[in-house]
Amino acid sequence: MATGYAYHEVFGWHDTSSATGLLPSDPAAGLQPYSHFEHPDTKRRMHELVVVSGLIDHLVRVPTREATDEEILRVHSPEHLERIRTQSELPKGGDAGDGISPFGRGGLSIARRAAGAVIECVDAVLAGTVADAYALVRPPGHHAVADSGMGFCIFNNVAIAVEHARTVRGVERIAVVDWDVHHGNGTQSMFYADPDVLTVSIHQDNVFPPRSGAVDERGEGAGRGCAINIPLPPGTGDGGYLHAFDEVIVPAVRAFRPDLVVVSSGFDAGGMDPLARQMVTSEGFAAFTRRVLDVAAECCAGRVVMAHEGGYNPVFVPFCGLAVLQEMTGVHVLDDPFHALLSGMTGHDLKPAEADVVAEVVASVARDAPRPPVLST
Ligand code: 9RB
Ligand code: ZN
Repeated sequence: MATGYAYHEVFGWHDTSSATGLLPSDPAAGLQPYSHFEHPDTKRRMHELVVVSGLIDHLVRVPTREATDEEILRVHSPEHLERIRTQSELPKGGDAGDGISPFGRGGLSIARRAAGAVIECVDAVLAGTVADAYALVRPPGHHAVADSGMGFCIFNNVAIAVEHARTVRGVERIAVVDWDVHHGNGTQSMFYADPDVLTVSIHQDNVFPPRSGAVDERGEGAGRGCAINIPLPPGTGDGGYLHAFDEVIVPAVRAFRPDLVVVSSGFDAGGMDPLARQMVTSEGFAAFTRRVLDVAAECCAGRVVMAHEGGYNPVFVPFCGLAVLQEMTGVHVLDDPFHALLSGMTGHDLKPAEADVVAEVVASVARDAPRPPVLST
């Protein structure tokens, strides 16, 4: 069965305005105006590579739509939605909440569509129209918390789609795997006490949000054990990441036995990203994909929905995204021309400091395992 793919041109119209990377421009401070890191090109170029490479012919387009108030309010406060609505009507738009997440006039409807695209991918997978699906969306979502946007995110696209799957489609258990290089704090916070949603975030230690995503953040109450964090040291490459997948992520998802797997797919752990210091190659991202697809095949008939998050190198991200989509479709159309350059560097093999972090997480999960499903007799 085919792989679904959702993208809409309006995602390129989400306007993060002029900035100096992630700081507001300020000539007096020497901050020469440039673009925001979260600018349209990276994702637009990924989409264009999907089309120009011909991979689009092997994907089933999933139409997007705007998420409704009701869908957004399952995870966000009415105050947050109202603030976004009000600012979206201003001539110059506003900010999602933390001062570094700007959006232009009309940004509400684009943010609604990003969440709606992930919802539609979930519905396509659950309906069996496609085996799995990838939503290439902007703005991203995984930092957004109930009452605020954060870290370039307005609404938590993945959390909204998870709640849709549960409340509307009756899906009981969902595993969220977040391989964006930043901690998936927003998604984690929304399901922190929920035993039916496993959140696993693998990220570079202490990048964003600051001091978030430590090994000891393991969920609370009935959800104790259902949050897992793997904060890897800077410089981690495919070896360290795949060790974490094999020792922690895959066993945890397998033990949890989800009915659906949702991936927060960022490419900012890539070896050429300006916002982090990891070394993952496009083959690494394909290998993450293979592992997620395989464990989902064991647990839930391969039902996987991926939602795009970060990734800020406009020339490299398209090849990482293509590698993931090639793995999903099983169709290889193009090699990554950057692969030789990146793989020629040292640092890809598992290093002792990385193995130590993974061992610490393994020990933590052994003490507090996610609750396995109650099997009906
Ligand atoms: C600033 C701070 C950030 C904010 C967001 C990201 C990446 C988000 C992403 C990275 C660094 C802090 C400007 C903290 O890609 N998520 O997936 N930095 N934010 N303090 N200041 C002044
Ligand atoms: Zn990120």
